[in-house]
Amino acid sequence: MVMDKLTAELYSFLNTTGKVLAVSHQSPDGDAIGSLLAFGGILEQYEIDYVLAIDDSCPSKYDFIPGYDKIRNLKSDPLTTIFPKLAVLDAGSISRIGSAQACIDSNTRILNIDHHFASDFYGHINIVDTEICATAAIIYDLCQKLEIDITPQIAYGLYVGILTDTGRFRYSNTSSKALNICGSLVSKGVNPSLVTERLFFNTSADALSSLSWSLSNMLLYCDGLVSIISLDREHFVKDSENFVDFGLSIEGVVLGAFITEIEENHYKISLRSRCSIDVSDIARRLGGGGHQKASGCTYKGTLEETRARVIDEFTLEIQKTGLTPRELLSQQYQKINAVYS
Ligand SMILES: [Mn+2]
Repeated sequence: MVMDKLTAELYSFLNTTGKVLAVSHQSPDGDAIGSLLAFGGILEQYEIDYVLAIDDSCPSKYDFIPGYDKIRNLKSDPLTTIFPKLAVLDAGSISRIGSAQACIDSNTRILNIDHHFASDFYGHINIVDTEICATAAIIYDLCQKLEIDITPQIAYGLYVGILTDTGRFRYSNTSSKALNICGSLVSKGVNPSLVTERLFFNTSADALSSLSWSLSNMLLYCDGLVSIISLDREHFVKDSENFVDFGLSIEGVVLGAFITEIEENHYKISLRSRCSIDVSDIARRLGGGGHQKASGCTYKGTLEETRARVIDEFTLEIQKTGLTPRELLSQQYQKINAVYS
């Protein structure tokens, strides 16, 4: 086995004695869950004693991934013991692992495998690649270097991580490498049709009626460049985070907002861009934050006031670009960038 320095460090991490706690970030997405399960598959082949945990519940739509039941939810089943080794997958900062931080002390050796742009290198070993589409893709490379047998748990974990972090092969991080890895995972037995069905075409009836209610309240502004949808408390469902994408997917729309009622006269605003406009500037002005293409904040006022404020902010940003609607529109398909959460 020929190994580069980082892989050699990982190899020694795997070969030294001591139980491993492997974790990923709170509010876990497909890459967090998939990478964790794939890493668990590696630990199994090294016959290491380990625990897989997340300080949160894992959405049940991922329950088809082999090994899903092995992930311990620290919210309902906390851990208080100190582990000699901690592996953190897909978390740009250690604070994102939540209560799992209680399981480390100054003697714990920390391994950090991640791809977040703002990764802060908190590990003793940091296998961080900010250019790569998903943490799962880093783990795939490590499996190759360590000559790991790609079991169904590893294959499905990695495939789910890459599929979800590329927005179903939609974002600009959808590289030939991402597709090649997924191709090889399919040849190892992953059923791509099953994965897509389970993750994206298995919505609850409640979520779909909630979506339908919010879309029926959709309004278009700024010559059709802006769409705003909203949801009140009565029609709220937990899986509504992706509703904003439906407003943004309309032909000609480059900026989208999704306004959700938290309590009376208090709203959560999700902002999305598929042009050069940086919506994190708007979110920050309103006391929130986020990324260039996806950000969020809250606002106190009536729905009408909240909506008016969003329209004002969008209008201002459109004017600041000095571009015509046609010019903004031409950016639409070049700017669908990945957002790592
Ligand atoms: Mn990720």
